[in-house]
Amino acid sequence: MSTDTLTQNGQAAKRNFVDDFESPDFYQIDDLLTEEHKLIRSSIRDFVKKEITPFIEYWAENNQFPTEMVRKFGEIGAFGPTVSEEYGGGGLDYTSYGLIMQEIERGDSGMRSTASVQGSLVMYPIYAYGSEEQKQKYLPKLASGEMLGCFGLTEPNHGSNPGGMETNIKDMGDHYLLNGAKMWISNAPHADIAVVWAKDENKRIKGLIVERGMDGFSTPTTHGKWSLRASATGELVFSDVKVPKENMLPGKDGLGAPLGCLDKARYGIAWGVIGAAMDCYESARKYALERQQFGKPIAGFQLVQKKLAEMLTEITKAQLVCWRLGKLMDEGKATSSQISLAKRNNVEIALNIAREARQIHGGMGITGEYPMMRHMMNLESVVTYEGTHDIHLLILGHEITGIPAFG
Ligand code: TGC
Ligand code: FAD
Repeated sequence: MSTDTLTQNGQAAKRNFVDDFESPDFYQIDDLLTEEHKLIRSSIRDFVKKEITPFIEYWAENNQFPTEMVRKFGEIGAFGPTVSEEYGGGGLDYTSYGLIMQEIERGDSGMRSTASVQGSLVMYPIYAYGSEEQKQKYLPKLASGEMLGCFGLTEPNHGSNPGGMETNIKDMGDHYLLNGAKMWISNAPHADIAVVWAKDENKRIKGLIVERGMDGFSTPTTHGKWSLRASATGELVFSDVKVPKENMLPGKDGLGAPLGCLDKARYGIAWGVIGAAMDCYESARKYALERQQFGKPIAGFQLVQKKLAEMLTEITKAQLVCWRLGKLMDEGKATSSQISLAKRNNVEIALNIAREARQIHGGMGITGEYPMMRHMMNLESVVTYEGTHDIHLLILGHEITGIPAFG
C-alpha cells in the first residue's frame, strides 16, 4: 500500500459538524435482525460517524483517496466479512455483510467501493477459486488491510459484454505472458495485487493474481471524475507481464467465474445504496422541519410531505428486499436475477431520493454542507458499474422470458 495520502484529518474535519444519523425503520425490520446484526451495525455506524462523515466532503472535494482508511477498514472487519476466520475473514452471514455495506455507504459510496471490491471481488475469488497456498498468502493480509486489491474485468472496448475481452495470456512453459488493458478499475492506483481476467489460447477466461512490481504492469490513475471522488480509479496495463503459473486461480474458469464474484458485490451494493438513500432522506426530513418559508416549516407543505412519504416508502421496500435476499444468500438459494432485481431497484430509488432530497434543501442542497449532491454524483457511477441499470433489466427479461436480448 502506498502511503502518499494528502489527508490531514485535523484540517479536513468540518467545523461544528455533528453526525446524529439514525436509520428510519418504518416496518420494524430491526425485529427481524439478531442482536449480533444490531451490534455490528451500531459499531460500523459509530466508526463511520468518527472516521468518515467529518472528512468525506473534504476528500471528495479534493478528489483524494484516504489511504489510511484501508488499515482502518481492516481493523473493523469491513474486508471479507463472510470469508472464514481461518483466513482472517469475519465468518459472518450475508445480512451482516449487507449491514456493513449499508453503514459504510451511508458515509460514502466510494468508501463502500473500496470495501466491497476488496471483499467481494478480490478476497472472494481467491477464497472460492484459489489454491490453498494462494488463500494463505493473500487472504489474511487483504482482510487486515495490510494489502489492497483490485478487480480487472472491464476493458476499453468491452464493458457490458466482458465475454468479448481481448486481454490474453500465452503459456510459456514455466509462466504465462499477459498482455492487454483494463479500465475503470476501482482501487487500481493503490492496489498491491489485481485479480485479472484474461483469455488463454483456447479463448477460455482465466483468473490471475498480478502483483504490483511485476515488470510490464502499470496502473495509471483515471482523472477528471465527478463521481466517487474519494475512491481511486485507474487502468491496468499489461505489456508482456510474466505471471508465475502458481498465480492462476485453479478453481473455476469461464465467464461464470468473474460473474460469480459480481453476484456477491452486486448484493453488497443493493444494501449499500440504502445507506446513501437514508442519509439523504434524514437530511431532508430534518431540514424540512427547520426551514421556514411563508411563515411555517416547509415540512408543513403537502408537496414536501409527498416527497418525504415517497422516500420513506421506497426505503422501506428496499430494506425488505435486502432482508429477504440476505436470508436467501445464507441458504445458498439466491439467484443471479434476484440479485439483479435488488441492485437495479435499490440504486434507482437511492438516486431518485438523492435528487428529491436535494430539492427539499433548495439552494443549500447544492453545497457540501449537506450530503445529497455527493451521494447523487456517486450514485451515477453505482447505477453504471457492476452491470448498468439496463443490463440488469435485460438479465430480468432473460429470466422472465427465457430469451436473451443482450446481443
Ligand atoms: P452468458 O452467456 O449469459 O453467461 C456466460 C456464462 O456465465 C454464467 N453466468 C453467471 N455465473 C454466475 N453469476 C452470474 N451472475 C452469471 N451470469 C451468467 C452463465 O451461466 C454462463 O456460464 P456457462 O458455464 O454456460 O458458460 O454471458 P453473456 O456474454 O451473454 O453476458 C451476459 C451479461 C450481459 C449478463 C453479463 O456479461 C453481464 O453481467 N454484464 C455486465 C458486466 C458487469 O457487470 N461488469 C462489472 C465489472 S466489475 C465492476 O463494475 C466493479 S465496480 C466495483 C466498485 O467500485 O464497487
Ligand atoms: P457500455 O457497455 O459501453 O454501455 C454504454 C451504454 O450502452 C449503457 O447505457 C448500457 O446500458 C448500454 N448497453 C450496452 N449493451 C447494451 C445492450 N445489449 N442492450 C441495451 N443497452 C446496452 N470494472 C471493473 O472491472 N472493475 C472495477 O473495479 C470497476 N470499477 C468502476 C468504477 C467506476 C467509477 C466506474 C464508472 C466503472 C467501474 N467499472 C469497473 C466498469 C463498469 O463495470 C462499466 O463501466 C460497466 O460495466 C459498463 O461498461 P461501459 O462503461 O463500457 O459501458
